[in-house]
Amino acid sequence: MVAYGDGMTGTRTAFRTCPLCEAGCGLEITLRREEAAGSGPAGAREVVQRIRGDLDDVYSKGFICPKGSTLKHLHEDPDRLRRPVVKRGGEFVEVSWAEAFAAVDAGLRGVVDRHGRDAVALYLGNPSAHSIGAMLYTSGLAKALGTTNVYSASTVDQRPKEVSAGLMFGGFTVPVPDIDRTDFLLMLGANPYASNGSLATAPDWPGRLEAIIARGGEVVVVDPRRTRTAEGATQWLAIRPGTDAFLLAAIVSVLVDEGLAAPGRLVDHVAGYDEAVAAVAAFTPESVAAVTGIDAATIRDLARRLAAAPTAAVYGRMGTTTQAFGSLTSWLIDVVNVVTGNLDRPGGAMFTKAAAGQANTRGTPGVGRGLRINRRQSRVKGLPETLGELPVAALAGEIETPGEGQIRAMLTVAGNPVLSNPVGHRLDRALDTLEFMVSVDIYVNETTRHADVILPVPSALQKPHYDLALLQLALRNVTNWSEPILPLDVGPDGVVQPDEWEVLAKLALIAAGAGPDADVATFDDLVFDNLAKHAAPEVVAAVAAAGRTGPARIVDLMLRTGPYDLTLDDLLANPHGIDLGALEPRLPEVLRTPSGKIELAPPEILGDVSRMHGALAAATEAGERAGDRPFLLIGRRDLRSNNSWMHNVNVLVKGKPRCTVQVHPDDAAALGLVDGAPAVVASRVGEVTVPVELFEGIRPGVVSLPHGWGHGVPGTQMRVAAEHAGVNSNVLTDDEAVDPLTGTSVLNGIPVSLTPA
Ligand SMILES: Nc1nc2c(c(=O)[nH]1)N[C@H]1C(S)=C(S)[C@@H](COP(=O)(O)OP(=O)(O)OC[C@H]3O[C@@H](n4cnc5c(=O)[nH]c(N)nc54)[C@H](O)[C@@H]3O)O[C@H]1N2
Ligand SMILES: Nc1nc2c(c(=O)[nH]1)N[C@H]1C(S)=C(S)[C@@H](COP(=O)(O)OP(=O)(O)OC[C@H]3O[C@@H](n4cnc5c(=O)[nH]c(N)nc54)[C@H](O)[C@@H]3O)O[C@H]1N2
Ligand code: SF4
Ligand SMILES: [Mo]
Repeated sequence: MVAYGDGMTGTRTAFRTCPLCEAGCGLEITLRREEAAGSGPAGAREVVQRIRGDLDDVYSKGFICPKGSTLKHLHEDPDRLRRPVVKRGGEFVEVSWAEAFAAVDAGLRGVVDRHGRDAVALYLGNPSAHSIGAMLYTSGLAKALGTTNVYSASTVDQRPKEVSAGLMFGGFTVPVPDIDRTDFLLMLGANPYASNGSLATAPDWPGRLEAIIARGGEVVVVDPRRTRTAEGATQWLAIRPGTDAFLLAAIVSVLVDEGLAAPGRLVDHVAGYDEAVAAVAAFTPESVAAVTGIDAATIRDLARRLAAAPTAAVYGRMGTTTQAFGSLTSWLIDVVNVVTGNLDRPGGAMFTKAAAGQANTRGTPGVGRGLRINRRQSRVKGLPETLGELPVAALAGEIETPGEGQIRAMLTVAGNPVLSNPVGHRLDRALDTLEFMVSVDIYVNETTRHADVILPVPSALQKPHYDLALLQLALRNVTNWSEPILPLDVGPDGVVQPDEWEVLAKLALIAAGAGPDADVATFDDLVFDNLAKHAAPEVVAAVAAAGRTGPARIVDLMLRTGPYDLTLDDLLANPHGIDLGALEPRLPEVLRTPSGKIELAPPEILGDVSRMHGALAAATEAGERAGDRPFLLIGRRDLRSNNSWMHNVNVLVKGKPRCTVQVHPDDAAALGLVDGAPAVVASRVGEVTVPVELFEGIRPGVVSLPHGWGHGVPGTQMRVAAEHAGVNSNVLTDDEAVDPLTGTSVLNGIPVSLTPA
């Protein structure tokens, strides 16, 4: 920790990584000592004076977005829970930690005794991927619960990419676009100007994209909406939602047809090359022009430029995964990267080599177990298991549908499924019918209002941080540990609040039947020993000698057993992070497939290509716009928002309302819709009434509504968010519409109707 730099003003500066999105920016936080009446052991406490970008951060070099500095607001938000609450007579009341855990023990035990272990469901939300406590302890929690009902936000997000890449490369091995060195970036369904990048960890994506163009390269953005990212690109292709697989298949067919395929050294590392290209050969630019809305000449030209570029990378995100052909699209992105010879070379799509916790740096280099999916199915809808989880599209039905295995209790960790999952309104009602619900969360929001017990975790400034998952997807090899900056709260009973990992460890112990008084150290040891059994005894001894517990001990072990032989002490000595260099080629060592090859034609994925043929035929028959729901709904993200949970920060939500339905002026004119006036947007499963925003940058026939809104419902305690309520776009998301291989929900390309309200 950094000591007080200035005894005169009583301020000190500390550094940490921002945990709010995937960019992982370094923050410089100035703290001021304040005399506080009777609080804290020393009678003084520290408050955050200022947060700005850390100029010395090895990766972000001072970059920060408007959300970064709001860690102060989040920490100080009076609506943020600091003490556990339990529901009594319909109202939440603060209780001691001991009482809260006792209530959880009684509630969970009751449900398990009555209905068995599968009656308890676990849902893990997005911030759990940004929390070192959740990253390390929730899999043990899931095991302790012993339930098959494990869900996460991944099946409304990146699961198709994880699965396609897992089938191709084995394990969690997702290529990332080497944008700092590429000559040509083809980017589909991503808006890093708003999102700051995803599945490709890098601060200042906008600056990095501008640098591609500044050095004479090309950035091609494929998106039905002219986003800020599309505006900055050298070319924007306004594709029809859900049709990227056809575009990519046509690119492959041109590359092969015109003799432009040049896999080069990849040939030695690929199995199934011929099958893969043959599977999509029929999708010529001419045959897909109508369905994609991109003319054949443009597709041909794009394929040729891609092939001609000295280096090129194809990259896709939300718009490519949360759509009807999510797995196929994700696969085709890497097929194009292979066929053009750009996989695993500088300027192409590369593999990160992370300092800690990366499966593809462990075990035998170059071979492994690959990935198996669909090992079981959800009870009601028969949706496939992937990576040990069931799709959230199954969740509402699993709670609503009586019978053996019905969900009767729910444990949510860092999630707001009522606003983020399909049929949010049905889920909202279903949660109300549960016998018991526990939420590990910091707010009483649309989801947690249904809980019987809410267990709050410390604010980001009070927790250590290590981006275990996201650093495995970084565009440079970097590593950075953040110490807590502010102390944990002390309750009126003198009890120090538990850290997030301790809350989760306690829940695991309760789930395992050890009772509410069990010592979290026993679970911590279990998690640690589980990892330590693969490590050399002298390494384990060295970690033990450091005397740490919790995430710090585990990360120390992971670093020492990782590819750079680092220790946590090394990271503590480098609060601005350690740069381990640019990405380097990793084939074939990175692979973990049984064959030791890239499986370019996984049977699971090839089996789905027939669906593309069917869709093409149907689209040709139906024409572009037909039926009762002639519009296709897509989502959008805003730089000043973050899924559903940062709308209680006034500096972010103030200004003009963000929750509007964007409509092309021609469509609006035809329907009699006026800018600012309400419209009813209706899908097969629900409807919302929301103000219209005319936007000529959206493809006609497509409308856009952001997710994460719909606040201000009774029982929530988020005063600022309630004033900027908006509507829940996932009332429109159909739980029947999924990518079949992964069960991932179709969030982009939902058929809707639009009428003046
Ligand atoms: N229609 C539509 N739906 C979408 C999307 C879309 O693009 N369109 N995007 C999807 C995507 S990509 C995602 S990731 C999901 C997100 O879906 P969820 O993860 O279900 O929802 P979030 O809005 O991220 O909610 C995060 C919750 O965690 C709490 N929280 C914040 N910080 C912490 C913490 O440190 N610890 C704990 N324990 N809790 C914390 C917040 O109070 C909030 O309740 O939404 C998905 N839903
Ligand atoms: N400010 C902010 N940052 C965030 C978040 C946030 O909510 N706000 N959320 C974080 C999370 S959880 C995630 S997962 C990432 C997501 O990061 P991104 O994927 O970069 O973000 P999105 O804005 O969802 O971008 C998806 C784009 O796909 C387009 N699109 C929709 N349908 C299609 C289609 O069929 N084909 C194509 N080609 N494009 C389509 C949309 O118009 C949109 O521009 O962002 C993260 N960062
Ligand atoms: S881009 Fe913004 S929210 Fe994301 S890590 Fe950086 S400062 Fe935090
Ligand atoms: Mo996400």
